[in-house]
Order: sequence, then structure tokens, then C-alpha cells
Amino acid sequence: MTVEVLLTGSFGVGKSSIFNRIMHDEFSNKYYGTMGVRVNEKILAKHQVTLKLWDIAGEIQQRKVPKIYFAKKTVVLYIVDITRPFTFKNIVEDLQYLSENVGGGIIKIIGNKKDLLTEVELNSVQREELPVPLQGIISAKTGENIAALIDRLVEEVLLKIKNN
Ligand SMILES: Nc1nc2c(ncn2[C@@H]2O[C@H](COP(=O)(O)OP(=O)(O)OP(=O)(O)O)[C@@H](O)[C@H]2O)c(=O)[nH]1
Ligand SMILES: [Mg+2]
Repeated sequence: MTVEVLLTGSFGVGKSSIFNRIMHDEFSNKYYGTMGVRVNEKILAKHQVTLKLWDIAGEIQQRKVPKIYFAKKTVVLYIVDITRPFTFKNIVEDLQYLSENVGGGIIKIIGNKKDLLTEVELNSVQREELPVPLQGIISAKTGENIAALIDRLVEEVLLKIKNN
């Protein structure tokens, strides 16, 4: 079985870096904005599923993302950069738009670049700046929480299928 996961969100939030961390266990500080789309697959032996990961160009507003990218995705990860409030200022309308266009798939809001904030700074961003709670906080740079996030997602998907 294939679990299709789309990475979306504003530009520069780290979608390609998360993609590279998951697929190749690599990270670079260089920034090359994504043109178009990248897709890759990886077998998750533990769950006997294929993870198909989609990395698209960032858009400030989700309604500018071609709707076709949201079709048939098992999971959509809406990535924000916890160090740049600009990247989550549209979060409420973006989530509304995503929920209308991701037919039945799971949508999660994930904060990236955890390595750049202290625990105290992170708490204050979550308390004072984010209009909705994050469902995961990761770092593509250090890899922190990424494997656990994928694990948790796949388990949620498998449970959802079992209960249907
Ligand atoms: N410190 C730190 N930097 C990161 C992290 N993730 C990404 N970056 C940096 O942030 C910049 C943008 O990362 P990308 O992965 O290219 O961002 P993107 O979301 O794919 O950007 P677009 O393709 O333009 O939408 C790069 O310079 C990365 O090195 C992280 O977890 N920590
Ligand atoms: Mg990119």
C-alpha cells in the first residue's frame, strides 16, 4: 500500500529540506527555491508501506497552489517556519481552503526549524503568535522529530483504514 504525503506551505519554510531529510538523510543550508514538483518513494519496512512524498513550490496563499496537487493525497503537511511569522499569517484561511480541497485526507500543521529557537522562544511563539496549535515541531536540519512524525502519520493512516 502507498501513503501519499504532500508538503505544502509558504516559500522557504523548509519543504525541500524535509523531503531531502526523509528521502536521503541529507541537509544543506543553501536555499534553492523549488520549481514545479519533486516526487520520490521510500519503503517503510516497519509498516510495510510505501511512502510517496511530494515536494512542491511554496506559495504565500494556498489558493494559488494548483488544486491537482491536493487530489488523492493521504496526508497533507502544511509546513510553517516558526522563526518567520509571515509564513503562518494565512494559516486560518489556508486550512479552510485545504480542508475544502483535500478530499478526506489527513491535514497536519507542522512547525519547522526547531533548532533555531530556544524552548522559551518556542513556547512564546506558540502561545502568542500562532492562531492554531501545531501538530508537530521538527527540524529538517537536525532531523529532530521527523522519523517519529512519519511513524505517527503512517499509524494514523493505517488505523483510519482499519476503522473504515
Ligand atoms: N536552521 C534551519 N534551517 C532550515 C531548516 N529547514 C530548512 N532550512 C533552510 O531554510 C531555507 C529554505 O529551505 P527549503 O527547504 O529550500 O524551503 P522550501 O519550503 O522548499 O522553499 P520553496 O521551494 O521556495 O517553497 C534553506 O536555506 C534551508 O537550509 C531547519 O530545520 N533548520
Ligand atoms: Mg522547495
